[in-house]
Amino acid sequence: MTELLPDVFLGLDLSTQQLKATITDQEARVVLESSVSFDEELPEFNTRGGVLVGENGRVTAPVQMWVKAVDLLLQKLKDTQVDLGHVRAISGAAQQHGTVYWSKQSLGFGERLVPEKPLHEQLSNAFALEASPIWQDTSTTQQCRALEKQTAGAQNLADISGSKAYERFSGNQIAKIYQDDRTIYQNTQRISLVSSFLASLFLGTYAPIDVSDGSGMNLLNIWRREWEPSLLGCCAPNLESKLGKEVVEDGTPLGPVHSYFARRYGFREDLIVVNFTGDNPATLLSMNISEGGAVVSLGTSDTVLMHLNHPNPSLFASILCHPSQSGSHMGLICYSNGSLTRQFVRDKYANGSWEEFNASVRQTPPGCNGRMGFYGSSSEDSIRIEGDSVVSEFSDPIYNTRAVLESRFLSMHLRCMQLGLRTKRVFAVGGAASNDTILQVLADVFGVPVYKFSSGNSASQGACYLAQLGFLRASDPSTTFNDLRIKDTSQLSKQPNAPVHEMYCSSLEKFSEASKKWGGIELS
Ligand code: ADP
Ligand code: XUL
Repeated sequence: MTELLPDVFLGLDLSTQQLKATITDQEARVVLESSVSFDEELPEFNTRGGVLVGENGRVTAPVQMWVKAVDLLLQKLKDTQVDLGHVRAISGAAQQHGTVYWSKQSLGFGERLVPEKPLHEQLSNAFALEASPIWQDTSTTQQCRALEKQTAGAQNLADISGSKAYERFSGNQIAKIYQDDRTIYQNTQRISLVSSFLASLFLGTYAPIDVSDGSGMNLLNIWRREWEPSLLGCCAPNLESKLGKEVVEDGTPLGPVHSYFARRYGFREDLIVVNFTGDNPATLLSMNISEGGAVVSLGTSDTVLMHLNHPNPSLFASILCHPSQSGSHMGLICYSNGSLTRQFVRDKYANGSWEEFNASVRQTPPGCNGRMGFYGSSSEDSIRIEGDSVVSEFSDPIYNTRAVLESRFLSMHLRCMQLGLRTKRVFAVGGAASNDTILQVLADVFGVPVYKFSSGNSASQGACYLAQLGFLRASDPSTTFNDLRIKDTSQLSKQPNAPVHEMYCSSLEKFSEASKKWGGIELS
């Protein structure tokens, strides 16, 4: 049996493509990681990249796939002979914005759960909607424009909720479901975010939404850190009762784990469930960054995260409630087309191999001799600029690999500057942070050192810290995140090359003009 130190903390991350688990000890060191890949290990749901793509921009994920993944992951942890009895608290992170619609029949679901049968068999009628809309969904443009109209414009909406109306944001998703099919809305007892849905499974009852994940809904007042009644009213009737009146701060202990998990997997009966949050707030927490630090997460989506003390809401970034400092906020810049776009370029121009992709980046001069590319996920929705003309392909296609990196990082750098962030160092996380060639381009564009972490899963690691915080708060409610004394485990990965950075700085204005024109496909 793998010997775990007494008192360890379990953090989950329900991301787009996988369900991941991390276990940390009392010193906040990672002792174990595991994961379930949706496409490969749950092929019966026919997802690609963890999602189902429908018509008119609809993108969903099967709720039962997530439910099955929970049992699969816990069984994997148990099979590796880990004594889960040492885990004192569990928390989690999840892809932001997605919504889960619990059916009327789900009311009191925890009272009926028995450990002999898997969760999915017992929750077969627990959801009013089988396929949950997720953050990649772009089908709610009409609802977004209506919300901005009702709130006297996008900037006004951003001033209250931290963001203009985004298609993926939950309020607009809920409004669409209400408008498209009243029976689904009527048969909905409770609406969870993906994070609070996952917490609900462990609690055996509906878990509250937390403030930082809740800031990605266009429904919360990010200054008062509670629902904004006028915004709820714009989306659908009786929405507060379906979302749950209470919105909780991150790190709040919610109660003991349901006996299903204790009896089936050997968790303690008094294991504390600490409320779950969004993957971006959890990632920011896992870095514990100081002023001037920016987290660049290169996962399925690309995001830039930062701590902001006095944020000014704008139309090109989102402001969320900070997950560990109740008076503070975090900035989020999100590009929906992250790793999948780089994969498209890798597959088309580098034989599907990251090694060939990297070799071709290194063979290409920084700045691509004045070329620029804005990429979607196929050739049809990509724009290439050579000289002053838009071309269907570069005169030498080798430029595509470097161009896909440069346009993304130049855009990030530009937006950080617009947000008033004087970036001193960048912390790279997510799947593509394992690629040193990519990180060199990142360092050169930002002109600052890039650091990375030995643990692969920043969001689930952040969730472990929340679990530990909630565990300590259960006995001393005055405990703060700083009391965890998390050590900085980042390691310097790449230093910027000064002349290359200067070349990028001199190209920023031209890039900014081009991205205003072509950025529609580039930015969310
Ligand atoms: P998620 O957003 O689902 O949590 P991850 O952070 O795990 O995603 O990142 C997954 C992505 O990482 C994959 O889609 C893959 O393209 C990318 N990736 C993995 N290895 C590399 C690599 N060596 N170079 C570039 N990208 C990589
Ligand atoms: C952030 C966003 C994505 C998701 C998926 O606004 O949509 O980063 O959280 O990871």
